[in-house]
Amino acid sequence: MKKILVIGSTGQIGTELSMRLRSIYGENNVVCGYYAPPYPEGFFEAGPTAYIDAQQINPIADTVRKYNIDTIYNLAAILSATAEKNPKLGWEVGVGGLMNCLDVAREYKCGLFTPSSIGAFGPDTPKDHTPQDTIQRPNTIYGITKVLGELVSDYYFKHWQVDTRSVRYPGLISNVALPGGGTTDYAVEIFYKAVKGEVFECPIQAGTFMDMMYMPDALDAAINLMEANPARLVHRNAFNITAMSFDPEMLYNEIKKYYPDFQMVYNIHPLKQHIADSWPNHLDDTCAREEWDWQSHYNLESMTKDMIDKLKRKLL
Ligand code: NAD
Ligand code: AKB
Repeated sequence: MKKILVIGSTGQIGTELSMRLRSIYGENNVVCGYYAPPYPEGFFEAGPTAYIDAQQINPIADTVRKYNIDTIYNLAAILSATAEKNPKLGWEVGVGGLMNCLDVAREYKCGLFTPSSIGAFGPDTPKDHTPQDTIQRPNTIYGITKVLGELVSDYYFKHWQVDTRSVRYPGLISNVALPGGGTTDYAVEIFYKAVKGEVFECPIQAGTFMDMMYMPDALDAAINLMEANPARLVHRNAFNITAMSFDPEMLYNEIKKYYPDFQMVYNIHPLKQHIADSWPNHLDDTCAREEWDWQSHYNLESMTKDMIDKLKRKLL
């Protein structure tokens, strides 16, 4: 049975990934690293936990030793829009935290999953059918940390056989924990407003397409990649994956099928728009499909239906 440490386990992905990992590998075999509130309800009772600041190597190494950890999911990061306001912090958590995880993984022979992002691409990248291997010249600190993370993770694999694996996540849509300060957060926030019967102020212009994915598919991607046969992996850090691509109008029109009176007005957030404009419209995820059988299950229609069903139960 695997022994897993999730760093940054209380964020948008970590909250649900930890629950999923515990349901597969057993609650006592997944240690949830926490750093700052809010903590999910029942967090400290659900299984082992450890305070971990990814910027400090000792707590990571101590936890790995204490629990005989063999796999680390490193989710600590400062997301794109927030990192642009505090680039030094974005760098220290994104790069410093990853370097600590890599060194611990090397010493204790752990597998390491650290997500990359569509933010690893930039304005010079081909926007449509963005290839797996292409130009990566991002113009955000977040993107720079992601490109560096991909390269240094491949370096640790090639030089020291550290089993590093990663995906370039699109914007993730979910209904458990709120997103943590990214450019794609609007695609979650719009659902909360629709279900509560409030007007949504959209920070991203009509016509701005970005890749998106529903959380259940994102969890499958992380776990299936970490379970994949290493002999089949030509790439490692990081695989393009996607599930859908839409602009705010497409999402709004889909939600209006359930809430015909729902109103959206545009109040463009210049920073988020600038970042969104630099990201691809739609990735080509052929390599992930070929090398570890990646496939998504939710499209815009099925994701919207499920989001509304779940949020109605949560909010009303
Ligand atoms: P989030 O902001 O919701 O959660 C990040 C977590 O990291 C939080 O629990 C926070 O407390 C923790 N953290 C912050 N500083 C820390 C530190 N110094 N030490 C330890 N923990 C610290 O982010 P998320 O959406 O869950 O993203 C997880 C990973 O996935 C990140 O690498 C992110 O870049 C990547 N990603 C997310 C998305 C998305 O849409 N959510 C898309 C692409 C990539
Ligand atoms: C963000 O918008 O910063 C994240 C991401 C796509 O990496 N959601």
